[in-house]
Amino acid sequence: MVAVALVATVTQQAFAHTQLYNVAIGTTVYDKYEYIQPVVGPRLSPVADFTQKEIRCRNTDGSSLPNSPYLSVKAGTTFSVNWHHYNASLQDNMVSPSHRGPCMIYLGKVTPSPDDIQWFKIYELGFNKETNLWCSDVARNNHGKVDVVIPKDLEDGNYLLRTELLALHKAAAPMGAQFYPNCVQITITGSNNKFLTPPPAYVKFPGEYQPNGKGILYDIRTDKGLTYVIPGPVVYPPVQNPS
Ligand SMILES: [Cu+2]
Repeated sequence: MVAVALVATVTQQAFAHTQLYNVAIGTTVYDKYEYIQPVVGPRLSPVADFTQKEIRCRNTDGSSLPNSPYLSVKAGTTFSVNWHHYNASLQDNMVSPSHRGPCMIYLGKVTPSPDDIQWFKIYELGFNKETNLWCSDVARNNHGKVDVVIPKDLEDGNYLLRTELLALHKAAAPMGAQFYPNCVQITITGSNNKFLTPPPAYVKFPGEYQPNGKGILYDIRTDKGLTYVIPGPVVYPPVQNPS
């Protein structure tokens, strides 16, 4: 009994935390960390203080690195992000099942100082009452892969595509929410070069996430997802009604 319990614990710890491992456009899968900004400190660990600059890209400030390339992406295409642990094998688990919560993807046009980046959200998935699954469950069941459509209605240019997993298992205590952001450097081409009305709801990082914020200070054990509200602004573009 003791041996079995020990093995189970070790396995869980091995897959605690997560990172963005690579990205893909259609069948083109890029190398591990290619176009993804480096992380300061332990690569898999959550952001230590989500009210500080580390919340941007899990590094010091989200500055583009000298000589660090941008991946060209056509507006309107489907962009895939892959969360893994150590490798992309089927045995590798994206994140421990104990780490449940929403996923979010943001875009921010690159500015000379990353402090000035205006971020807007292009994807979110929280809790589904019918399936009883969080985004972390859905993504893990999909081997860590989440797809997002790069909007047609924006401006061409260099962007940071900010992926984020939020694990809520300790979020009932202030500053207990575990954010796992990563930034991909992309150049968007072929857009309509104008935003829809209403335009994106821009936010700043740090700033948007507060210790007592909605969906951040949250007791997942008692609420079980039922009244959960995903943090951050509304998604752009707004979901189109089927015609
Ligand atoms: Cu963790």
